Amino acid sequence: MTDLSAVKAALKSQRIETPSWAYGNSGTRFKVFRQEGVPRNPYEKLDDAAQVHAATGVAPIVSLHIPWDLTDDYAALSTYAKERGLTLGAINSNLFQDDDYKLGSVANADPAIRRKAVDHLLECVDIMDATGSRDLKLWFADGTNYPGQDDIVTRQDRFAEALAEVYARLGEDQRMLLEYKLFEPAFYTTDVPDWGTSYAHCLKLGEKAQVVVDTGHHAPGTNIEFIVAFLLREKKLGGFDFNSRFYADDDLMVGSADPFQLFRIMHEVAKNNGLAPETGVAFMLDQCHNIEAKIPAIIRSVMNVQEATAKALLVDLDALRAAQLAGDVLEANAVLMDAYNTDVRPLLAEVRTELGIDPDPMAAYRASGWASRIVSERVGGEQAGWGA
Ligand code: RM4
Ligand code: MN
Repeated sequence: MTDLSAVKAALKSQRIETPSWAYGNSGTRFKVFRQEGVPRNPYEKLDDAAQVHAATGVAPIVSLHIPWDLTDDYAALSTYAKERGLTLGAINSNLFQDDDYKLGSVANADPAIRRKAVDHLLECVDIMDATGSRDLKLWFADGTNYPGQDDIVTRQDRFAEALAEVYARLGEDQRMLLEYKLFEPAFYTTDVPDWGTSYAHCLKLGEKAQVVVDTGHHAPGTNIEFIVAFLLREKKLGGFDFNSRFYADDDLMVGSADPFQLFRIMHEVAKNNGLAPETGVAFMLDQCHNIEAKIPAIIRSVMNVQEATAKALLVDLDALRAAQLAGDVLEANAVLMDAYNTDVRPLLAEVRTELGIDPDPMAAYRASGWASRIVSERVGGEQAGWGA
C-alpha cells in the first residue's frame, strides 16, 4: 500500500523550473507570432514566472538563456528574483545564433572560433557565480550536413578539449549538464546526438558533468524511460528538459501528446529515488508557446508534470515487485496501469490547499487579472524573443 502522506510530501517538495524563453515570443522557422503583454526584459519575465509560482506553489526556479537574458547586473537580477520568492536556475548557453558558428562552435575547424565559443561558456560560469546558479546547461547545434564535410573523430576531440576547459572552471557546487539531440539544425551528423555520447563525455569529465534528457530530442519510438532508469543507476541523470512532441523537437506543452510516456518516465524517476533533492535531478521545462497564451500554458505544463508525478508515486511498489518476482506479467502490468488510471486531480487539489494556494491553478491565474494587466502596462519597447 502506498503511504498517502509521503506521496503528498513528495508532491509538495518537488520543484519545477520554468524557462525564461517560454515567457517571450517564439515561433517556428516560418513565423514568430507576437503576443500582447509579452515581457520586454528579464525582469518582466521574472514577474510572469512569479505568477506561475503563485498559482502552482512548486515553480520557484527560472532558467536563463544567455544572451537572450543579457543584463548588466546579474546579482541585481538575482535579488529581484528573491524579492518575488524566486531563484535563478540553470544558465543556458547559446552557441547557435552567431554567424561565426555556421560550421560549428566548439567543434569548428577554426581555433579562433573554438576560442570564442569556449569563452562564451566561461562567461556563462561567471554569470552563474553572480546569480548563484548551480547548473550550466549546454546544448550544441554542432554537426555537419554532408558526408565528408568534416572529420567525425576530430570533432569529438575538439569537443572533449572544450568541455574539459569549461569543466575545470566550475565551482565546487556547480554542475555541467550536457544535452544531446538526434538532429537539427545539422542534418547529417550531430556531434552530441544521443545520450551515449553525452554520457561518455560526462564520464570522462567527472562527477560534476551530468546528462540532461530533453524529452523532444530522440528518434520516434525511443524508449526514454529506459534511458532515464539507466542514467539514474549510473548517477548521471542531471535533469530533464521537459516538453512534448508529435514529430521532432516540437517543444509543445509537456504531457500533451503522450501523458502515458511522461508517467512512465516519472515512474522510473520516483522508483529510483530521483525525486529526492540529494539525487540532484532538475525538473526543467524547455518549451515554446507559439500559438497559445504563455503564462497559462506554463501553468498547465507544471500541472501536467505534477499529475504524472502523482500517478508515479501511487504505484504500489511492493505489489509490483512481488508480481515481477513471481513472473506474473499481467499482474505487474496491472499494478502500473492502476496507478496511471487513477484520477489524481483531487489529490493535487488537496496538496495545493495544504500549501495555502488555490486548488485550481488555472482558475486562480484567470482570476488574478494579471493577463489583462500586462497587456495594458507593457506598451512600447521591444518584446523579448528568441532572436531568430
Ligand atoms: C535547444 C535545446 C536547449 C534550449 C534551446 C532553446 O533545442 O533544447 O535546451 O536551450 O533549444
Ligand atoms: Mn532542451
